[in-house]
Amino acid sequence: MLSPSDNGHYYHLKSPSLMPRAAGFLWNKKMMIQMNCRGYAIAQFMQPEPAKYAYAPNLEAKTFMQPEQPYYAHHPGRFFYLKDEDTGEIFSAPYEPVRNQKSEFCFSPGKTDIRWTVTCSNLEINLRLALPVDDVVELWEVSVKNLGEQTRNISLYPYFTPGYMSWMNQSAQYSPELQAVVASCVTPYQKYPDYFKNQHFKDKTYLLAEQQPDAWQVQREAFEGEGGLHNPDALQQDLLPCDDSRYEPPLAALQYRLCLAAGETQTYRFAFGPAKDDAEIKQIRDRYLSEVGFSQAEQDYHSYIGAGEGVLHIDTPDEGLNNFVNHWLARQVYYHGDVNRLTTDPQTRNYLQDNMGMSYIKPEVARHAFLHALSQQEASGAMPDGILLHEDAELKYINQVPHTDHCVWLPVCLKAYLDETGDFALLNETVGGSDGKTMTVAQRISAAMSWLLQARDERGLSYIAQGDWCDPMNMVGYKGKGVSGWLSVATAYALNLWADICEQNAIETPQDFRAGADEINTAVNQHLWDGDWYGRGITDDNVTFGISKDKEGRIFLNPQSWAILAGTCSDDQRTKMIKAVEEQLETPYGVAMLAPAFTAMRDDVGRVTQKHPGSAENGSVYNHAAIFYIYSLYTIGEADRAYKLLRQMIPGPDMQDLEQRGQMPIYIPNYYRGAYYQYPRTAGRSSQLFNTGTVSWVYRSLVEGLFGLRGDGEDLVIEPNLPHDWNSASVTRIFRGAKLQVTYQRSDAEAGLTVNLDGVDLPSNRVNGFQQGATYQLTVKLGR
Ligand code: CEZ
Repeated sequence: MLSPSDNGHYYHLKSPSLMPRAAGFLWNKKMMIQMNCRGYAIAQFMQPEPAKYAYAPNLEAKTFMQPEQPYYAHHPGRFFYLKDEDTGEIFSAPYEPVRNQKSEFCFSPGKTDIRWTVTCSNLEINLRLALPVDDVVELWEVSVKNLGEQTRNISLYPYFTPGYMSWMNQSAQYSPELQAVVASCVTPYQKYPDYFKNQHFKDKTYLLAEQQPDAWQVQREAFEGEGGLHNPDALQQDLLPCDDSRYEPPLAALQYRLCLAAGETQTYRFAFGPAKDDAEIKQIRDRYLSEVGFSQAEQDYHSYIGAGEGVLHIDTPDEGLNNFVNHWLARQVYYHGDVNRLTTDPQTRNYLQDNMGMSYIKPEVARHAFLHALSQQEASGAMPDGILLHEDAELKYINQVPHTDHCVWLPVCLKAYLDETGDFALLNETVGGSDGKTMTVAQRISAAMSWLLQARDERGLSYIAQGDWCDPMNMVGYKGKGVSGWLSVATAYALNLWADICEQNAIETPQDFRAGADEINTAVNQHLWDGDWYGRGITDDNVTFGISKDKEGRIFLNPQSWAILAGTCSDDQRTKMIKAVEEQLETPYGVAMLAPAFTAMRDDVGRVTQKHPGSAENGSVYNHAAIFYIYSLYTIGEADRAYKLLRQMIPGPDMQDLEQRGQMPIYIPNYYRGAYYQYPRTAGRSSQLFNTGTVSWVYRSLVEGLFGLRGDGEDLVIEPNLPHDWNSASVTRIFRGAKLQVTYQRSDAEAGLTVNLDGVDLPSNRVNGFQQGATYQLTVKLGR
């Protein structure tokens, strides 16, 4: 039912109903499409704000990408109806809207395209969706093969949905010159300055056809008639009526009549996307709409994705882990760093963490991003809530709500970059800022650390304002007093990291940051240690929460993970915390971010408590929080526990787990439903949202933690944390331009860790002096 292709390029799903929301995604710098197995799609492009070209059938709110998107009959989709002209039988590929259950089905999302093979009544349909590198357009190739012995008379109807484009003006018609359906609209607005702003908008949606169709239809309601989407009236006629749409819901449907001899195949190509005018549509036609055009686009896209391969290739006893890491993980990390989740104002913490991941994929992009982020630092040293990526960009949605954690991510993410690249020169780069000052990177980060130190109350704990890492924890501190336990320990961690970096690079700091971290750790132990774990915070009204006396939200994961990182806890405290997490937060689908999930609003905590119990930040297995914990476990050598929890992030390997999650193991979603004890029926279900800060940390955890191949100053430090039941593993690790072929061997005879480089035993687990372009053999021997 579910398996990777032999070369790992695709993952196959052989049923449209086993996990109906399963989807793959493709992107380029200008657009993204999430294509589900049954033919529904969510696509957006940048102009420069995210916009659509295939809309829902009713007015859609503009918002960020949502988890657990519901699909419904008229959801925007890409469908191909087929009709046997002799028998009248109809079906559709990939599956919607006809839902013919007799068809054989294979959905194959791949790294560079998405394919389906559907077989129904002796006809085989192959669909392929690809994107080019530089344009906003979907390239569709469809072939129909007659598997039978008889000649078949068929009609093929590509059916694409521009949707409800605009309440001001929408229409559609067929253009014989372009050989395309062109739907047009005016993006609705009311303030006259928007007229001038919107002039460059791509307000047309086209479906271009390589071959001239026999007929077309552009009125959606008429196409459907009384039969409905799954048996539309249009298919009862010999030919579509070649109509037009005048402020009627537009549609792009074409008809091809074909006569296929036994064994014969016919191939068609289409392009679907937005354009400003006919000239742009013509350009797309000229560039792509041919066999040569498609294959050139395919080659270019291969190189584009190939440039994001990352620095790790693994061969371990865990096949599922190998497949995910070798084929899908770097791709998801690359997506984040390449397009910043298709926003023009990424949240500062997301921007920095996504670029932390880019340190392993395209470090020059990460470098530029750190400089760019710092150029928007405020005069106080604070970092803004979002980083503007475009001159017209504005802070939107959640970025209009003040959060206090953004400075923390500077040293945290920079540390990964420096370890990976050894680019210490970055610290002395000068950055002019929107604050009018020119300072070095190091000075700016010190200013950010000083800001964090002063943003604390009389107890020494960090103010939360209207949120920290947890966006919807918006009412703990809105009156100006509430503090965050997580942010306090995260601040201590950031201060320690920054103090280390400064010390190693002989950089003077304006304050003793290490002393600051100690002071915070003392305050946290005094005010937030609850006996077995740390509380999450103290509200405006001085109520400590996330503690044993709370019925809901009794324990939160983040304060524990970051207390480990910050060195807040003693060994004894740490043991207690880990036990408490195991007992109260671990589930078969990963470790939950809080428990028990809130079932009612707590208005001194905020809207996080109003989210459905077990979804998102209200007690799901929120993978971003889970990976912080896993990363912290690796820093203390908790190899088996870390691996177990890490493995739970990837759906599978057994069928029951895959079915429960409802997602293919080709990306890590932002969450799996939690509330395992409250709502076991839904626990484990994937959010299907592939935007998540998780993946950069997964990459980092593999490099530094599991395989223990971390850069440190000039050195490579070898400190693996293989699970104890792995007897061997091997890894290819690209490190600062050199290729390291690393073999791990575990044996009872071994006492500790020994490292052998090209046949010579090393005196310690540190080594340097690798040459760019050279290959090295590292053998790492481990004891039991
Ligand atoms: O957004 C993420 C943020 O992008 O939520 C994380 C946060 O650390 C990330 O920076 C945890 O709160 O506003 C909301 O309620 C949304 O649920 C966002 O919090 C959430 C979205 O699911 C987008 O992924």
